[in-house]
Amino acid sequence: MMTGRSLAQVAASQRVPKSIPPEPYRLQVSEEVASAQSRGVPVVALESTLIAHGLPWPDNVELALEVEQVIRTAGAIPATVALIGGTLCVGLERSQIEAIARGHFVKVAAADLGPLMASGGDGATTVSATVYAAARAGVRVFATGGIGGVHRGDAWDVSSDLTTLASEPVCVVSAGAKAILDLPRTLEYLETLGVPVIGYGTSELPAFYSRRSGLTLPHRVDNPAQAAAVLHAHFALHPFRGLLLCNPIPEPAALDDGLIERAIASALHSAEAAHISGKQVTPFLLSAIAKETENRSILANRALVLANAQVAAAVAVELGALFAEAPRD
Ligand code: PSU
Ligand code: MN
Repeated sequence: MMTGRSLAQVAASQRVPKSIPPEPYRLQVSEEVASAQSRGVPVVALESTLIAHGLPWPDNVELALEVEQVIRTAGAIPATVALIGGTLCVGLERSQIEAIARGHFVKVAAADLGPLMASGGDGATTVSATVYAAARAGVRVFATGGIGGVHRGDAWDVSSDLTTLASEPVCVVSAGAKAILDLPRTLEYLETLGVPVIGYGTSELPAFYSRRSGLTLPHRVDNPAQAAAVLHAHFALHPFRGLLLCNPIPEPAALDDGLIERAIASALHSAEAAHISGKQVTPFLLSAIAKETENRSILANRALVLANAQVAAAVAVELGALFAEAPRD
């Protein structure tokens, strides 16, 4: 069941220190999520582009539901985000998740929210749109697979995931940035934006399908309590800025570096030949890589998303405990 809490009510209960759009541009927090928040139970946000455009049916719906279960088992409440009939929903019903997985939801970044709300459209939210929604709803921790970044070859194709993280107070837990990207430039860009990038049990930026990239990270934590302490300090210092917590793919699920590099090279080649551009680039590359690797990339993607959900929930639990000890505002 969804409640009709207005943005103003949500912001008042969460004391979100930001301006909020006026009615009728609504953010709807599900009853379960709102109830968890009012009881101090931690909440973890989840995106829906990963479901609609990142994985094929039925892997996508299975994973989306499994991720929610992992978060519940770890003591937090999942809040999958999507735009449904022009309303930005935080916390979805199973039937809504299934509808997203079956397709027809366009990919919606933060900048697309206004036009789609105005037309009452449906949309699957990317990391940027999900970070935006989470911030408005007062959710501080968000789990995904890999964030967007600076594309290889076209250094002007920069995902708005990066710029949105620079202006919203949310911690995204990801397996680094997708290996299809230019990882050194992505890291540089995050540094420019002032978004801290923190390794979880690693001192290296993980490369999505593999644990290593050779790129050293400036900060490292080794358990959920340490991560929560970093978030707590960061949000106190930078109330309008996010961070990226990088959790490497579990060792047994990692793909061989040679295999994945060959698959990426071939996928990039096909994308160029087919003149793929804009929003289509990432979904095209992911599905081309799945073909190239005989679906091994899908298994890897599943494993890393589940692992990130686990870490995000554990961090949200610890962060909740810190906020309960010393309320921030
Ligand atoms: N991570 C995945 N699969 C995905 C994505 C992330 O494991 O499909 C999606 C996210 O929604 C991310 C988006 O925000 O890809 C980035 O798209 P673009 O490069 O067009 O900004
Ligand atoms: Mn792009």
